[in-house]
Amino acid sequence: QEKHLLEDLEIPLARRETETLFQEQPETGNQYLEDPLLRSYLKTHLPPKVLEEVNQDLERFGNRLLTEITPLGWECELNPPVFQQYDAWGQRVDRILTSSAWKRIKEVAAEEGLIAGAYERRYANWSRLHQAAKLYLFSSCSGIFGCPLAMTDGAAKVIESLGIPESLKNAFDHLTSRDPKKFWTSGQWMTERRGGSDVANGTETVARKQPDGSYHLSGFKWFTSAADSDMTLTLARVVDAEGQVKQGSSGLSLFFLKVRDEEGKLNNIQLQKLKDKLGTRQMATAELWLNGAKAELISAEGRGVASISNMLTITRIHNTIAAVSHMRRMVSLSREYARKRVAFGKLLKDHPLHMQTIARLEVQTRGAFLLLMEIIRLLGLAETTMASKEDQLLLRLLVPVAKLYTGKQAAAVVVEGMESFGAQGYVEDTGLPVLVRDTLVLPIWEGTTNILALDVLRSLTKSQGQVMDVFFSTVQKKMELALSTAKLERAVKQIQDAVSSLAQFMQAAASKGAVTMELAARDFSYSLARIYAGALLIEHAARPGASPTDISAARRWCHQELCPVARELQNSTYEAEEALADSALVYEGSPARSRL
Ligand code: UCC
Repeated sequence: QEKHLLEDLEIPLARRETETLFQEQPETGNQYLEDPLLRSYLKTHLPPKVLEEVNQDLERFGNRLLTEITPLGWECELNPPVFQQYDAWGQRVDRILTSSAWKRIKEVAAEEGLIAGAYERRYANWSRLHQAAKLYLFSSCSGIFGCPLAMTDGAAKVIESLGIPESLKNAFDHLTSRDPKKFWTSGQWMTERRGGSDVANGTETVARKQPDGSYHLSGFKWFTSAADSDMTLTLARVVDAEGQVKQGSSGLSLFFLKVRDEEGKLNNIQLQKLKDKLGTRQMATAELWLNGAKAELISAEGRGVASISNMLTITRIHNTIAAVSHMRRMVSLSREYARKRVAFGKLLKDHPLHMQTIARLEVQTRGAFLLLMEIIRLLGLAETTMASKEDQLLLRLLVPVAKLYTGKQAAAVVVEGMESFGAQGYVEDTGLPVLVRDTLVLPIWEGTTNILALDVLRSLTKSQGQVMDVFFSTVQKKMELALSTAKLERAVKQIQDAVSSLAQFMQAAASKGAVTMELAARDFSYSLARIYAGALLIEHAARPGASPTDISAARRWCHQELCPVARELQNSTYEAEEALADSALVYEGSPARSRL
């Protein structure tokens, strides 16, 4: 070996670059063909005829991702959008200059029907599954174009749920078009200076009714993602005859507006600046002044939040798709690298501790994947009026659960995955830091973890606890299916124990005040996610034809603490005095301490 090394070093300078290959790079192939869980899930759930078509489409799409879309995604990273405020002659133009790759990905998204597929419903209730599988393959290698697609899907969903009124038909056709020349993307302008999370109290934008029935919106939208979109949905407060607006949630209404007119002139909108973000740099996120932007009121007055929640449901599902996609991509790259990198005399894949580390990431990814597919399955049923009341309740509960849990998982998985490359993982042009940066936004946008945990509680309150009845009975049914699989016995028992602990927690919490539930919201949501994903893994592992890895994934998932909320209740974590202790811990040494 030493001799070999010396020979290497003695290569003449001029030949070194060509002859000294330091490290073969990790390369992945067709990501559909290399994803046994995705394939086995589709095989299990889709009717044979649908499976045949979907399978063909995904294999073709997997190749297109490899040869065309992934390179475009990388180009988007290298050529982020630029803000041009004035033209050469001093005219204010407020243009967002995007790369040709970004524009091309928009065309590809239309050609592939990444939004259209969900609304054409060629495969009835399975259409959403087909769409989600494509987006899952697409999301982590397409220059974060999944973001405008999420909002486009959300906007189409809102319009569809309004019955596609005549005035919005044109917009709906554009949003759901397969024609690249016709396809529109939508924004979701919700965030203002005083309200990223507290939209109900922080929204300052006002809407003045015009004689023709339209509205002029004035206000400042502080964080508008994919600001190059063609249209948007946004919230504002309608000004009444006395010139007053109503504060709070019941003062908010939902509006539709086109960003530019037929000549390409901005709709009385000024761009203040583009945000300089940690990640998602491929995409323009802007601060926008609305100076009388012409808009159409599309909800009942004062029903803005309830109306836009249809959009939030969809964008939160897309967030979950992105989370699982980014986990899968990092694990795929990591396992390929382990086949090529030698350290301490052998390939990384032959180091048991290294394999254990990646296997743990794999188990997390699998649990998250099945959670995602479950909400997609339920969404498909709900959109084709095939969902029972129980299905609808479960969907309402699981969307925030899945969004908050997979966002956190994804952040942890990609950081651990990056470490598996050693220092190379920290080097920009490997593309790995992009993956990490773009993942770190997932717990933040579309509702932070705590906001989503409170949304989980909202679903309990609104259904008067019925969501939990459905949760318990669904998990129970899945366990019954697995009872005859001996290798899953322990995992089933672990889920059943966790369900009992959760039920005990619910009982104990019912006799305490609302503060207990609020303090428990995060741990409670994590418990729901872990138990439900565990049940799904067990169900998948108990089906005929399951593989040994299906079984070991289910077993390993269930080894983790499945019901942290029960333990923390035992620890009195949700008692009022513990909340005081939280503040004391946080503010010790801070000048604010004396004012507590
Ligand atoms: O725009 C953003 C970035 C875009 C990028 C998209 C990328 C997507 C992923 C891409 C992947 C690559 S970020 C901005 C996101 N902002 C948020 O998510 C807002 C977070 N804050 C909340 O979610 C809050 O909880 C609010 C705004 C919903 C709270 O508002 P309120 O008004 O205080 O809440 P209320 O009073 O509880 O609810 C008002 C109504 C109720 O209906 P009714 O009156 O019929 O009972 C609620 O039941 O809204 C209903 N509602 C819901 N319905 C509230 N939340 C929901 C829900 N989640 N589902 C159904």
